[in-house]
Amino acid sequence: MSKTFITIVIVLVILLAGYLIYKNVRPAAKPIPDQNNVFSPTPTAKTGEMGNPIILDDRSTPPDQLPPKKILPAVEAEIANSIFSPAIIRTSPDRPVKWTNRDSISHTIIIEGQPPSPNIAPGETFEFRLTVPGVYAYHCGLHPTMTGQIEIGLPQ
Ligand SMILES: [Cu+2]
Repeated sequence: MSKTFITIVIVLVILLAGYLIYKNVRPAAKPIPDQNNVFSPTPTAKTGEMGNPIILDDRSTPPDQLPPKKILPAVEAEIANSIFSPAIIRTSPDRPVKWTNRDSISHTIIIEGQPPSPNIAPGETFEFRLTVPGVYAYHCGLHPTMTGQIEIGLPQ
């Protein structure tokens, strides 16, 4: 065998050994658990017909619909003399609104695009948090002339 051939073989062996050592030493990429992550660490997938996976939990939720990390105390509002007060409530996705019914009759809160509140009896409260910035009209389901507005800004 020629010296050149032996040299080439030795160089190749050293390169292969170096590659294998590098591959074993390098730590494998591992996801860092995020305690504030509301999603499960791995998407839950179920196999449907024809073997196509059905993704039950994707992560395509727009950032403005992600729940805020910390919920602040509610903004206080009240219902008195069949009037919502203040007329315009300004808050943010991390701050709910809490209505107290100071009347002697029940009321409800119906916010556009949201599930209606139960009946709020005299002296009771109802708390609700809107998670998407925007302007929302609301009214009382029992007395439709009672109206109000909620303005949701960006998280504080
Ligand atoms: Cu009412």
